Amino acid sequence: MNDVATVCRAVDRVPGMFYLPEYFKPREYLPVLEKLLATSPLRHMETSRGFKMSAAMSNCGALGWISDRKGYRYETVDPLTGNAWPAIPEQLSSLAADAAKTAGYANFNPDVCLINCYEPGAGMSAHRDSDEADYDHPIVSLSLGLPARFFVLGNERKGRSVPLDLASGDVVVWGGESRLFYHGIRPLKAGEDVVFGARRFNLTFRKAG
Ligand code: MD3
Ligand code: FE
Repeated sequence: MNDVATVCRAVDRVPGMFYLPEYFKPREYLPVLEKLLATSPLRHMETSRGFKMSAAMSNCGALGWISDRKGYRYETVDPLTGNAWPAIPEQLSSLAADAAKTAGYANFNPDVCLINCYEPGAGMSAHRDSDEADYDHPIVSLSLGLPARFFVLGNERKGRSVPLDLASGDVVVWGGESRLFYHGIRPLKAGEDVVFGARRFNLTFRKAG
């Protein structure tokens, strides 16, 4: 287990969402991330409508989430390299499983880790994560680098949102009722993180297959 975490808070108005502030030491994960991105580099994926997403992405795990002109889906092969995605490193899978366990999900065994990289100005508009086979598995997200404002709606893509500021080292676990809630990331503010520079990484662990 890690020696930083002490708190796991249920988030008001978002049933099934748990916030674990300062759960891990971000600096320890920079070399891990660099090695992954040397194998399957970050790229700006295209939507089916032909727009480039503002966050750059890559994946590790048996499956990787991709978007292109044909739509969204999970694939075993990285279309950029033609090779399998790199495996989820043990440090990352154990961190994600520990966080899930702390939030009440024993035996979380993700087969996908989507890596999002935001530069200042980049964000993610409201969407729901619904490409996975079984919504009973939670989603675990790690934030590294610049802070971001995350927002959650409900089962509809409208209405009042709940804001949550995510800092480097924070973890969020989503399960239960909130698993299919609409959510997004406000455009990143300019800044410089001492470890990751002018970027925010988000690692999202899912069980997709
Ligand atoms: C909330 N990523 O990759 S954390 C995504 O910070 C994504 O990069 C954001 O949304 C980021 O799809 C937000 C991940 C997240 C994933 C699933 C959720 C947040 C969620 C499901 C329900 C509510
Ligand atoms: Fe999402």
